[in-house]
Amino acid sequence: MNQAKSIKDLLPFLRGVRRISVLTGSGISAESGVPTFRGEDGLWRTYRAQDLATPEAFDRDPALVWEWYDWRRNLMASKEPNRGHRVLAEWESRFPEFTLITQNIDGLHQRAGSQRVLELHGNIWKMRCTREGTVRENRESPLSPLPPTCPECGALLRPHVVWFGESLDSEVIQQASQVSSRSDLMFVIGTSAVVQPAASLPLATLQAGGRVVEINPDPTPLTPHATFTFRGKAGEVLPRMDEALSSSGAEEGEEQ
Ligand code: BJW
Repeated sequence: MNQAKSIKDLLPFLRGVRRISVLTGSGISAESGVPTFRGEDGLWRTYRAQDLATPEAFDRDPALVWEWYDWRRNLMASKEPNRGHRVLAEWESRFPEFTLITQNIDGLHQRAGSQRVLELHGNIWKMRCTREGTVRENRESPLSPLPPTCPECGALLRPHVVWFGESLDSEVIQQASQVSSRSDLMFVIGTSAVVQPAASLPLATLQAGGRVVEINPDPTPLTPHATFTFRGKAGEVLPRMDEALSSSGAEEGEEQ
């Protein structure tokens, strides 16, 4: 591990970098007031994943699972993107080859202005027909009736998210894997890096010779492998990095 002493130490590595990717997790939305999963106040401290975030749980009790998602939709509806989300949205135009990969389902990256987002675990504002597989956007909050049914065929709708034991959308994970192994540098922000296959994406970057920069207040299983680690909150570290980049002109095209 090559622990950065300061953001200034990172700047030489950003100079001339062509392909940048970012993998985010729930930690980037924590400062917006959206709970994480595994932290002190994380959702999995209060709820059991196997009761709420598996296809078996949904088959057993769709109303219960929908109540939980409706509660989370209500909570997320009142939240705003934070400075971390906004910096990443700006980086999309700062770096010509920039890809944002997120495990988050809250849509806050898009609301901050990010346009190209690979959503690995789906989106809470979308629903999918359990019979026909059609996906529709729905921002109604609270939802009524619960559980919702398909307006076309009457079958049960389910949240368009990826539960444990389910495969990720093949096109999305294929694109994310390709981007990861082609990245010169990947930022890994606000994820405990334990859920597969997302947790393997930074390893693909490293295996292909790229660098990995982790931003997280706490260590993760990725930390020993990361090229640089910044211990801190995304909403504080990212604006500082952005400021340093602006004053150094380190973005691609200005300095090779
Ligand atoms: C801050 C901060 C601040 C705080 N700033 N940072 C190989 C080995 C072992 C197991 C498996 C394997 N392959 C597949 C599996 C099974 C499973 C898995 O990985 N299990 C592990 C837990 C062991 N994976 C799957 O089932 C996946 N499917 C799959 O691989 O299909 C094929 C297959 C199936 C079965 C067997 C083998 C192959 C699907 C995973 C779906 C995950 N779904 C969820 C729910 C989504 C919908 C919803 O939200 O309701 O996705 S679970 C939950 O975890 C959610 C998240 O996206 C995901 C990751 O969590 P995240 O974002 O990292 O959050 P936290 O809370 O863990 O971490 C927050 C971090 O932020 C912390 O580090 C904090 O320190 C930090 N932080 N404040 C910056 N201000």
